[in-house]
Amino acid sequence: MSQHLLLPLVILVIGPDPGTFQDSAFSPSQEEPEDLDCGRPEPSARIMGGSDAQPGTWPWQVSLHHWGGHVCGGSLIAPSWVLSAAHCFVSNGTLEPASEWSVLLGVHSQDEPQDGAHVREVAAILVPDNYTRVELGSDVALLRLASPARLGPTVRPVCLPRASHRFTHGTSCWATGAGDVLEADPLPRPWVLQEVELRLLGEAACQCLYSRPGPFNLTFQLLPGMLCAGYPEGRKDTCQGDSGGPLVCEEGGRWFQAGITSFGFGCGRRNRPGVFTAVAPHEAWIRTQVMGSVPGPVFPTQPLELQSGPREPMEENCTVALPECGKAPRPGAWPWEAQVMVPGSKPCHGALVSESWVLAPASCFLDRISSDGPPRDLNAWRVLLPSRPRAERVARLVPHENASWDDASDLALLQLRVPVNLSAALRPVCLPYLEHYFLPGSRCRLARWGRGEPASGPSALLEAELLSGWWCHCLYGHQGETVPPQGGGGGGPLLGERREAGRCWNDSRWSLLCREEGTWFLAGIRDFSSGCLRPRAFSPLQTHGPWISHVTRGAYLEDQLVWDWGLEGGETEIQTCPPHTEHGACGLRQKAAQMEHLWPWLAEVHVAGDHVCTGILVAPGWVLAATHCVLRLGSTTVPYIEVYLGRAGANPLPQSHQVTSAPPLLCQTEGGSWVLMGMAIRGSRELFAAISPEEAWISQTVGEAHFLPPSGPPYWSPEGSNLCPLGMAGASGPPRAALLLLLLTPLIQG
Ligand code: 4AZ
Repeated sequence: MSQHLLLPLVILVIGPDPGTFQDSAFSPSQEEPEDLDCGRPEPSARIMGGSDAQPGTWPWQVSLHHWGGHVCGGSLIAPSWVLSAAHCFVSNGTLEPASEWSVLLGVHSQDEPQDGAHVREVAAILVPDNYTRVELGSDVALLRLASPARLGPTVRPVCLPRASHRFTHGTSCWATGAGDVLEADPLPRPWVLQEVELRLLGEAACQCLYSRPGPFNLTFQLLPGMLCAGYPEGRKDTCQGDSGGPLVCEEGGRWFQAGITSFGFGCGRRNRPGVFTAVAPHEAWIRTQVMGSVPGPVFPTQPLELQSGPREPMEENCTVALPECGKAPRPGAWPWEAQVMVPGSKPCHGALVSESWVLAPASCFLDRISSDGPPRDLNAWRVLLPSRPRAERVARLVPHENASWDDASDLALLQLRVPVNLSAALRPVCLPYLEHYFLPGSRCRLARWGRGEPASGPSALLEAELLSGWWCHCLYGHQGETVPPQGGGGGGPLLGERREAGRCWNDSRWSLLCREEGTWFLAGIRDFSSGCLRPRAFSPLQTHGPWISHVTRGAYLEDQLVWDWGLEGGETEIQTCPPHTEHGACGLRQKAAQMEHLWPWLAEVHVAGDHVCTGILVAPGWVLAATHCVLRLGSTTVPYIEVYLGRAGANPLPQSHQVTSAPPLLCQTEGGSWVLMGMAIRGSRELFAAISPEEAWISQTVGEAHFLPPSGPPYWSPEGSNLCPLGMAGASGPPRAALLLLLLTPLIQG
């Protein structure tokens, strides 16, 4: 079980404990005569990343119930005393009444009755006077039971260390509890006690890990009286609900409680080991509280040679773990690229997220998913992975429960029959935690996702830049809304990508990979509702981390690695979307009910306060107008220009304004979108200059303008009402439009 210490030990056999070798250096005569034996489980005999304990292995473990439900762990230290953590009982600075609590002893699984299991009421809860908050230390509590526990094979006390006791750094110890098995993922029924082996970390090593920015960009100062146990790479840890439970280390055949589970930043995260209250420094406080209680807790003396045992080697002081996921030899060579081969279908692209699991869109498999069990031909499914000579077989398909109706949850997990060995050529992509915020301006790439056709053109075109959350939010149908600051907001509801040439690839589907410090995260999956719109929108993956972790129990979630917000500041202020970037799409009108917004792209361009012409909103923030309307012939100065959006036709113009140009020419396509075909030529109400020759210039300037695919003329309705007369725009040829693009400042009035 735990690592044996290679020390010159005196071998003693203490009867009547049958069959146990007591390789103990602790002489019973050093204990007070009325004390019990401690720290010895019956022979034979979550914690995150742990496993089910065997009954009777940890007979001092208790479960503390508040109003009948498990809240914290604790350890039996004497028949009438339980040791736990102060933070379990103090809320808002007040100690909760003892009468609300009960102690379950000898419980291996909380679902079924076991021999020897029993409950005790709590007579008193004692907490050190100086306890205020977990991060400030002294997170220790004593519970006096209303009546003594019934000791037996499954109920026995643990040994306590004296103040002089030294636990060697690097020793393997064990933490136990019935807490969450992952962050926010409770231990499932039948709630079998979990055990996990954790290494004791020296203070310097632990402080070094906690000094690296981690979750929420927080660092933390370890205080005297705290100790750390776990691994730089994380994955094994205590978690919520384990608090108050014991961290025990075996020395000379007895188990000593080195720590009390106290807190940590998340559970099982890289460079964030669990923090425990060190028990040894509390010897005096414990002795004072239990004074006169017979039998009391046992503090066996540690042999002197162990007290001065080997200390932490210096070179171990600062070994931080680096991410194990998301490393690619070069962009485009993705070591997590997976292709799921289903007989009778095209390959479906997904991503390896752990040694055993592949994430892919559920829509690839929806025709195979039925409510009455796994797909019948699952046996014939295969997964192709980089650098693997043969295709992997699939053991299980787990679609997201909302997959069939919610595009943002179009996800399924496929479990491989045999886990793969990771290597530089085959490794999982990193997944973001819920609070991950991909910074606007992040460098991202699009990767194949699902059953799309391959992109035409070189893959360099698939580079993307994240748009700021608010801008993207505005683009996608939240015109005129106020967007709150997005500091901790998990990246906002949508991610955008703008530096991408090319049009709409029919049916091509993409996932969005974003890089932080050279590590690639799967940041988003294609949101189908965005169709061919630019910038593309992606559904963020953050919200799915808990589901993916829950199903896979081993997916590589990784903390945010980049925190540099730059000096933009825009993300920390409240922003208001421009009122009429209609649905982020071009040329679509609201339902007829909102007549005042019949032409939501029309802009009133007020020039130097005296005349008005009509502009066209071609992208959020960009209005196209005729040059002659804005610039006076012969004038070299740019006049003062104001642009009003969303009120075309709604308000009569003030008398003093003269209207200087005819409205632009719009035609409706078969799909229902309105397309700007021409701008009126100076002085004419019938002649229009065509827009299409200016497409490249507009595209380059604006970046986000939506041009329809070149093929297909505008739709020609048989009734002809409200549509363009044939052969005017587009066919009108020279003169070319003299166009001007106006960039709006964000201070647009609604
Ligand atoms: C808790 O909330 C808690 N990973 C306990 C232990 C840890 C984190 C949280 C350590 O009780």
